[in-house]
Amino acid sequence: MDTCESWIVRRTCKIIVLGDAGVGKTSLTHLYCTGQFPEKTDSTIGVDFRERVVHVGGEKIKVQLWDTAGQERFRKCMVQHYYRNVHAVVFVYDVTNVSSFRSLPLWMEECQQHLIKLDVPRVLVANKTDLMTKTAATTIEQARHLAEVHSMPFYLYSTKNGNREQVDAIFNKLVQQICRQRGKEAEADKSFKLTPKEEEKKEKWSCNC
Ligand SMILES: Nc1nc2c(ncn2[C@@H]2O[C@H](COP(=O)(O)OP(=O)(O)OP(=O)(O)O)[C@@H](O)[C@H]2O)c(=O)[nH]1
Ligand SMILES: [Mg+2]
Repeated sequence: MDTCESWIVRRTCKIIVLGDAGVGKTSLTHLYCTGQFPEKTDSTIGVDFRERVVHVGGEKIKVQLWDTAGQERFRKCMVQHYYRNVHAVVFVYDVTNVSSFRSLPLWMEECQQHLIKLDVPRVLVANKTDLMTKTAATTIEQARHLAEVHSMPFYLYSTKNGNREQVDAIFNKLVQQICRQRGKEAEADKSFKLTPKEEEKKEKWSCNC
């Protein structure tokens, strides 16, 4: 992947980032899009958008990240918009905050309630690994198991100490997966298209009433 600006952007991937307040969603998306860990962040209200253009298989893809609010009162009015035409989901929890781990099934449930299909790629990020404790290690094992059960890649990450390559790997692999999936769907679509002869037959037999 590289970022040659002269190519035409043909596709946009919408990725939503979900998780409790303070787990590091804004920091993570900021790092991926700018290469910098933000010195200071405020609680996200509603949603913040961040974008980055990457190349996958010779195609220029716009990665549009929806950095959602973790606090219920800041997300209420936006929830419907988060889930419209989503291509992938990133769940984040904070390894030092057990309750953010316990909330993960609720975030998954919210996805289900908003009809996010099971084949929509998703990943789980255990953030703030620079602040490891014994309790954190226990939740990590549980989180790894949760990810396995839901067939999600699992990443241990410190947005604060992590390098750009690691954060790129998390998001770019997801984008590649989306592209592969969409490629297959396009192929399947083609195979269902009628040949000209079949179209003709269909016209003859169609009823105008
Ligand atoms: N030590 C450490 N701190 C981090 C890390 N990632 C984020 N933080 C800090 O955690 C705090 C909250 O980070 P945000 O990125 O604002 O969290 P958020 O999930 O966007 O929070 P909401 O917008 O309220 O939902 C900030 O003070 C960040 O600097 C990390 O990997 N390690
Ligand atoms: Mg935020």
